[in-house]
Amino acid sequence: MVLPGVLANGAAAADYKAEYKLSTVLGKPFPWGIGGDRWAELVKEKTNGRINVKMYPGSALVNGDQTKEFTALRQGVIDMAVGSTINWSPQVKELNLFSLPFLMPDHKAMDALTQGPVGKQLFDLLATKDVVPLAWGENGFREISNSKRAIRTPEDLKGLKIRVVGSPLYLDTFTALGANPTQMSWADAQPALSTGAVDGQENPVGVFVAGKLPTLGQKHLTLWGYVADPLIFVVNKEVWNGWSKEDQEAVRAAAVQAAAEEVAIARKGITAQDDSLLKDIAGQGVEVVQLTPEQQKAFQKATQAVYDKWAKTIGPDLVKAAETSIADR
Ligand code: X2X
Repeated sequence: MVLPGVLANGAAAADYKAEYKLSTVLGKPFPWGIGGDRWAELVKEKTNGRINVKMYPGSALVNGDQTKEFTALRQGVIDMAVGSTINWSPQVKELNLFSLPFLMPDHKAMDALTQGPVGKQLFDLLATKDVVPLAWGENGFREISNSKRAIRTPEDLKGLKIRVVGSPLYLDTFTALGANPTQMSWADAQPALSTGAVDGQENPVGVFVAGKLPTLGQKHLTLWGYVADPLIFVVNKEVWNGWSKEDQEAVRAAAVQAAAEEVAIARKGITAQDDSLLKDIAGQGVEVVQLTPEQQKAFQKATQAVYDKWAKTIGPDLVKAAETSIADR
């Protein structure tokens, strides 16, 4: 018997698929799509073409319904994915961790989680759910925008219709802030913003720019850094087990490299040292508000009960470990 793992010279097994389907929500030119595309390119390169990956952006493999991505991945409808923790959190409740309001104050805090014991614990958990997690990427800190007015206090959010992603935690957060949240996919969000069916949304600055949200009437952007979503590079376990050891390691190395490059792209232009993206937005007539620490505190206070409620769902020990990693960063 010849096991796939011991094929001579890593030659492609006869049962390798002609194409492996890689799911993402956002395609190029979003950092997320650039990262997915880069992973596919590096896999081809590092396996000498034995593994051929095609990216399907726009959550196309789940008809645009991004919160079904993880289920489809487990079922093998999707072979590989670069997915947001938000979109998988309806199935993996622990991934709501990153959506706890004001848990992570900065990029270093995010790194302390994804690159530390918390990240390892979450990868171990995912490994029990029919997927092989390989690397952490980043969508980013999600900033709030709307078409009506500048947001500086929770009061300013009162009554605004805000599109949120499909984790119920977000409904709780925006309800606590007095807004009127409504769940919809990214595919539905853009038309809803352009017709005014919703007033606002929250997404990383890089998504705000690449998605051309200023042209959809989003003229007020507040940098409040309330949550950030990492991305996870994964392969369906059965697909993974069908590859030779050599090819598995090539796919892993490709994911690690593509993820590191993607994180750097996702953080470009939104820091104190390089605020080029923020300048670009202001140049498009968008009013950009950066909250002071005191202003931010008011939002944190208003959402503390949501944090406490969801910490129980996520698991108090995991949340405690996250808080410790962040404090020690
Ligand atoms: O739908 C969103 O807001 C997006 C693109 O950021 C995610 O998929 C989480």
